[in-house]
Amino acid sequence: MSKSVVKVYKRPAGGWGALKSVASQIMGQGNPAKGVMTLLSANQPDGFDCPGCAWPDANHRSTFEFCENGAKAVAAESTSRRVTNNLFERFTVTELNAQTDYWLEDQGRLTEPMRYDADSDRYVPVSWDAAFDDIGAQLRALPSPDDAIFYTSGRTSNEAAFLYQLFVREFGTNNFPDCSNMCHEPSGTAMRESVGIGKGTVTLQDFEQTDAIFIFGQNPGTNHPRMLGELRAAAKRGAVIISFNPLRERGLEKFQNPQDIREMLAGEATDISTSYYQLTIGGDLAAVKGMIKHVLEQDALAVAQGQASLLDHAFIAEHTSGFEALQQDVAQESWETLSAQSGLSEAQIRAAAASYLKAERVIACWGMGITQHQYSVATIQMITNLLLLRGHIGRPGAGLCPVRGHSNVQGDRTMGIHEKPAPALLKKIEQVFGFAVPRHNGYDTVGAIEAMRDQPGKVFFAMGGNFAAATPDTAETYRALKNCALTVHVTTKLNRSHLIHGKSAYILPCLGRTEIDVQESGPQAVTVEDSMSMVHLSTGMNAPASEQLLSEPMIIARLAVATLGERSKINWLHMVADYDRIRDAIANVFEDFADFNQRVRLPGGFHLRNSARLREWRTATGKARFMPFAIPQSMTQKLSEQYAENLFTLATVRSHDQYNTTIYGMNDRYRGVFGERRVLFICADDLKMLNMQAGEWVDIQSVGEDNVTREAQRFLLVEYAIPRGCLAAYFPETNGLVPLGSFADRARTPTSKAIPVRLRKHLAMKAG
Ligand SMILES: Nc1nc2c(c(=O)[nH]1)N[C@H]1C(S)=C(S)[C@@H](COP(=O)(O)OP(=O)(O)OC[C@H]3O[C@@H](n4cnc5c(=O)[nH]c(N)nc54)[C@H](O)[C@@H]3O)O[C@H]1N2
Ligand SMILES: Nc1nc2c(c(=O)[nH]1)N[C@H]1C(S)=C(S)[C@@H](COP(=O)(O)OP(=O)(O)OC[C@H]3O[C@@H](n4cnc5c(=O)[nH]c(N)nc54)[C@H](O)[C@@H]3O)O[C@H]1N2
Ligand SMILES: [Mo]
Repeated sequence: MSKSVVKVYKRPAGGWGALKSVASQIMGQGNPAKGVMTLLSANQPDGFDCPGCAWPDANHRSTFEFCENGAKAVAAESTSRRVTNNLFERFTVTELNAQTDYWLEDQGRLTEPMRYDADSDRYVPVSWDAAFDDIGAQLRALPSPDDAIFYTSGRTSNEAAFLYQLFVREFGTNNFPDCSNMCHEPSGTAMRESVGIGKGTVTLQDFEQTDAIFIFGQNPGTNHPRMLGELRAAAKRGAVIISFNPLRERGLEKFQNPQDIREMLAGEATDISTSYYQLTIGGDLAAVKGMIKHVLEQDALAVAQGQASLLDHAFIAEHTSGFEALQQDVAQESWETLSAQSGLSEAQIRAAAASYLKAERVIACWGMGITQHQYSVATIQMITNLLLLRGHIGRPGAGLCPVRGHSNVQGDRTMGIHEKPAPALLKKIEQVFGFAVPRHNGYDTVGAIEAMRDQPGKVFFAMGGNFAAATPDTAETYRALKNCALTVHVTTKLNRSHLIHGKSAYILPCLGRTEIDVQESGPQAVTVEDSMSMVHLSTGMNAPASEQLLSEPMIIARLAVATLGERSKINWLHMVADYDRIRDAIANVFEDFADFNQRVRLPGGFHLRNSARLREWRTATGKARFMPFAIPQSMTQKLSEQYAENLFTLATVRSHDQYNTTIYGMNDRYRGVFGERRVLFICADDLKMLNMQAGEWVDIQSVGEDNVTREAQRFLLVEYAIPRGCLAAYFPETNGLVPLGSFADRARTPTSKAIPVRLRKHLAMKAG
């Protein structure tokens, strides 16, 4: 039976397979006509922003500015299925907990607020008034505001995020763990230090002008399908695309554009990557440092031969600091270490660097394959070093491009969702609103789990997301959540986090992005910021899934009134009656949002000023900083120990049929896996070494430094093109293997892409 799970996928990414998948998603959600109409409005000037990913849309140029996985996200939200009290009458919470994540999601949209009733172990309906009164009373009763924790997932609009941070800060805490903490946190940390701003410096226009795109640790065919459009256009123009990824990913190899009728009918496809480097997991730091070594060596050679320098010395002199320190650092690193650590040969690294040297304009993109590692901050700074050598920041066709995940995760940070807020922001909030804000830092995601686990009685409030499933060390996270006095989830659908609850618990159902949001002044629009700092409007067009749903801004406003009462300096209900008022408040706090309401109504919205793009360096040295980083000795040791002890490194990745913890289906088409999610990708040589075969079932044990045994059972071995010593499996099934204490230096992002593990044969349980 296991053999049929795996099929070799030879077709390009996109193509008819993508169209077929869109059609079946729409049909599967029960209302085809509505599904199609909804899709046609995604990413249109007067439509809604696709809740799929943060890749920008090219000024809404095509009627079909949606993609297969965007279609899944949209279809999932506009499903005709509903969760009513019926479901909760049929199942206790304990029984619901026995269901899969897929089943929970598949029940459809939540329709009314629910309260957990401990006597019957069921969720029961509750009125909005009663829910807000009780939550407000419990928040007020806490010994300190810091005993409450306010999580945010990145779908939350700018307006909701702004109100949320305002309420929470007036309440008195900076406890803002968010999905960024598990995602691009290291990008922000690294870039703020190196170039003075934690955001990408490119726009879509740069993709039209670039000569070379380097893609590190990203799988756009699945996670940012619209990016393949830009890559295809670049490839067709003759730009080179260089991919670094331990796994062979179909979307980085070949793409057939489902929106190009001619290409589809002719059966043509575009080659995406010019070169594909299958480095070892965690090998990017060494690979990029090796590229820098080659560049510096070639430059020295050229200069010695009386030729022009290969570096942009004018840029280095005027705009950077720390060049000599980087030179020394790189000179001290041996090719032997760089090659062993990256899993690439010296020749391969030199070849990649030669492509860099040939290009006039270079863009570097990266995703979770870079950020979810211990040395992620250093790796991103090494990528930045590489670009700085030839002045590839702040000119057309060149720059840094961290590719964000959630559709408004970047905007949420811009709006102040941050556990370590900048003092200037706090000061400004005080000035504009006239209340004193807490100055001390709050908990990030890892810190929040530790705090809830170690100190019973906290309140955990989530604006979206699925904290229980998305976080590391599942057992610890469950303990933490169950330790709470109160857990509250603002959500569209049922998920695991609602079932792993505190002593009391609420589910507060909200409008989704595709839905019409009517407030006192009429229908409202919200705004979002994409991965390239474009801010634009998003207007829902479907009737709400239920009459009882409230918008996220309204939920925050009513919670603020219920919690703060007379003591609040803000007229919450007035503000939320017309979202233009929220945007005016945003404009009062953030200079870059001046005339927000006017500018965001221009077609396509507006671009937020990016200082690094303008070569204005808001760093400690006032310059773009070269940041040296010696490959840690421990890393070199680890690798050799690893081979001696049959230790593998496991990366947890997304399948094609999931959106983070939301599982749409059981297939991973481009990797050739069908009908099964508990799979473990491994190479042929390692199978041989283990004396195991594809199709066998194994248990995965993680080997944490804390001596705690963490195990995930029953995974099907699938032979895959992946380097020796490296494994991959899907998240969230493997989150229990990530030790809570294993995170990125300085950014504290869980190391979900590098878990040391051992395998053993799964002993089948007896039937019955
Ligand atoms: N359809 C869909 N779209 C999504 C999402 C989704 O789940 N589904 N999630 C959204 C979110 S929140 C995010 S953050 C993004 C995530 O988008 P991606 O960053 O593409 O996410 P992943 O699938 O986690 O991993 C990316 C790649 O990293 C590679 N990789 C693993 N380890 C290493 C390594 O050490 N080095 C290198 N170079 N590569 C490595 C994996 O093989 C994989 O191809 O997508 C967003 N868009
Ligand atoms: N092992 C491992 N763990 C990881 C990762 C990994 O690669 N490996 N990736 C990490 C990353 S990059 C991220 S971003 C996090 C994601 O962490 P989260 O953002 O917490 O998780 P999601 O699965 O995106 O959240 C899905 C839920 O959001 C709710 N939702 C959907 N739309 C809306 C809406 O419009 N409003 C509200 N209020 N709720 C809504 C639904 O209830 C849905 O179940 O996971 C992280 N965890
Ligand atoms: Mo993410």
